Amino acid sequence: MAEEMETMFEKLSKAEDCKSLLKKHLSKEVFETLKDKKTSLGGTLADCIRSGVENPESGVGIYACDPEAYTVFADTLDPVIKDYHKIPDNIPIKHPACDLGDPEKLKFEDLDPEGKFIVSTRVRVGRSHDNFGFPPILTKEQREEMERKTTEAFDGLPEELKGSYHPIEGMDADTQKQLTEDHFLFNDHDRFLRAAGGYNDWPTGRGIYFNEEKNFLVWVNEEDHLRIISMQKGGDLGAVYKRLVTAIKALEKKLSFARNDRLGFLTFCPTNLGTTLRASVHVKIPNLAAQPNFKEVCDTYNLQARGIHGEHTESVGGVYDVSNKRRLGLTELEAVTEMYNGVKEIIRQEKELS
Ligand code: ADP
Ligand code: CIR
Repeated sequence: MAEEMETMFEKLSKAEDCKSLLKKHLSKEVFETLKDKKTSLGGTLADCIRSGVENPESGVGIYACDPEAYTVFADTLDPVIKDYHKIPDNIPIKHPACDLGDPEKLKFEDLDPEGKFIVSTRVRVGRSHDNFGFPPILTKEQREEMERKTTEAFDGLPEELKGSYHPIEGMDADTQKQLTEDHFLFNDHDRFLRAAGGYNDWPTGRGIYFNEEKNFLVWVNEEDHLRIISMQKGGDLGAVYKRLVTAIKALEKKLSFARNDRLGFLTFCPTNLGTTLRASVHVKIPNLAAQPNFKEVCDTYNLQARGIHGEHTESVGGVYDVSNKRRLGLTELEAVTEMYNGVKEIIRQEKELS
């Protein structure tokens, strides 16, 4: 064990091209203070950094082995969190109380009323059950127990969100393929998540819940214990967000989620802490994306661009997944508003270029 940890640290130190936040913020000194620590659930630093060590091309490189890791391994996780969420060094990490806004008073207009740019809009949040670990330290039985808890809570959803649960275990390959191509379902193809233990005992305990319209979905035991998702074609962010808020409020009544005042809702990956909210559009911006300063434009509006088949994939035909980058240190309403304003601007610039 101790030997595995030393070997991992050595590999990370020798990975010269590695630009991950883990490498940047896990000095020898910090490593020495953390290497023998354990969380109450038995999680270690090795459980947190396995993915970043195995994949030196990671952007972040560290996950939390369980909610308590954010306290026990704070000496390395805090600087990673500050760096990713752009919190200045001299300011302590803090997160406001949850504020989803009043869905009846939302001022989001359709981002693309003519339907020329936005293919679809999606907003998701992640949630973790209180008192359970995260993927690296979960057992098969715990995954099954969480699956049971989550699926029981679906009974409390209002009529418009009512649907059915589809476990991945036993799902036929064609259904799985179609749901994935339609951007509804997750798979076990992310090597970063794999190395972090994200696919241990796959597909046990994993599944997807969706309503008939497939505009409300819940992923069970993908990266996080729950991913609550609202999505539809076009650019009506108001409708998408309102549906998500209704779902969160209904599920909160049945389930107790891991949260702390400093970091907000606790998630497996430190990039998702706080609001855990990612509001995205699949948007056609071939001209803007071809500009050498595309990344800077995104940075200016705190946006992130991804390929359209999820993180670490490429754009297809000039369509990008553009979403809010910040999730921590601002409210849910502010995060979704940041994306709304940024995407408006991106579309304005694309129009100018075409
Ligand atoms: P997340 O971390 O939000 O779950 P990923 O980048 O892994 O994000 O994407 C998950 C899935 O959601 C992928 O299949 C992706 O294509 C789909 N997706 C993300 N945003 C949108 C969107 N605006 N419209 C349609 N599908 C989307
Ligand atoms: C990396 O470090 O690049 C991967 N571990 C992914 C980090 C960001 N996103 C995520 O999975 N939620």
